Amino acid sequence: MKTFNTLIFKQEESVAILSINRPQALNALNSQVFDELNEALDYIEQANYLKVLIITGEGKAFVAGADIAEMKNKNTHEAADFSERGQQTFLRLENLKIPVIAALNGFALGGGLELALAADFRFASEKAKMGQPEVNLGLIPGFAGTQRLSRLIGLADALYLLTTTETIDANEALRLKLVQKVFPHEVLMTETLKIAQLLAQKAPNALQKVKFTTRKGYEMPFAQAQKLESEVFGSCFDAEGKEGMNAFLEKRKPKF
Ligand code: CO8
Repeated sequence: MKTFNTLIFKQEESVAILSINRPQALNALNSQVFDELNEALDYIEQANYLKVLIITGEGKAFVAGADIAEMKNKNTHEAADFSERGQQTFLRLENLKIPVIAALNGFALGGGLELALAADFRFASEKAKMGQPEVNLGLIPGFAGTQRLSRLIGLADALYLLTTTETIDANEALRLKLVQKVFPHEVLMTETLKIAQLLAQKAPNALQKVKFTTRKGYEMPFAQAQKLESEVFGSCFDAEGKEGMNAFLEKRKPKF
C-alpha cells in the first residue's frame, strides 16, 4: 500500500479511497499535493484489482481551492505552468479506466470544485458548499473549471456561478445536476462506499468500456460516436460478455 504526506490512500476490498489530507489549510492544493496525486494515479492505473476510486477530503473541507499562499508569488509563466500541471493531473483522473466518484464532505471551492468536476460523478454531504470564487481573487479557474462546468451544467448556469461566485449548498447543486446525490453528513462515506461496491461487482471490462465509450463519444460528432459504440459493443462478445449472458439464461449469478 502506498503512503503519502498530503494524501491518505486506503482500500476497501476493490475500492480505492483517496483523501486529500491538509486539513490545516482546508486541503488546499499545493505542488506537493499534485506530485502525490500523480504518484497515486500511477499506482491506481497499474493496480488491476482496483475497480472504483473515491476521492474525498479530510476534516471539514473537500478542497478549498488551489493553495493561495503558495500561488501568490508566481509570475505569469509560472502560474500558467501550474495551471497546465493541474489540468493534466485532473485529466489523468478523468481518464482513469475505472469509475471515479467525488465524495464532497465540505467546502469544494475553486480548484477543489474543479477537482470534483474531473470525477465521473459527485455525491455531496448536506454540509457541502460549492463554488468558483476565483474572480474575487482577481483570477479565473485554471484547472479546466471554465470548460468542465459549462459542459456539465450548461453555459448559463456555469457563467452564473463563475461570475457571481455564489457559494451553493448541496440541494442547489443537486438541482443544477452538479451533484448526483445528497446524503446526511454522517453517512456520506458509507453510502458512497455502498454504491462504489455495487459498481465493483459489475462486469469489470464492460464497466470500463461503458465509461470509455460514453466519455469518448461525448467529444465526437454523433455519427462517429455511434460507430465507436458499435465497435466497443462488438468487443464485449468475449468471455466476459458470454458469461454474463449465459448466467442470465441459466438463472444464476455471473462469475466475472
Ligand atoms: N489556500 C490556502 N489556504 C487556505 C485556503 C486556500 N485556498 N483556503 C483556506 N485556507 C486556510 C486559511 O488561510 C486558514 O489558515 P490559517 O488557519 O493559517 O489562517 C485555514 O485554511 C482555515 O481557513 P479559514 O480560517 O478561512 O476557515 P473558515 O471556516 O473561516 O472559512 C472558507 C472557510 C470560506 C473556505 C475560507 O477558508 C475561504 O474562503 N478559502 C478560500 C477559498 C477560495 O477562494 N478558493 C479558491 C482559491 S483560487 C483557486 O482555487 C484557483 C484554481 C486554479 C488555479 C490555477 C493555477 C494557477
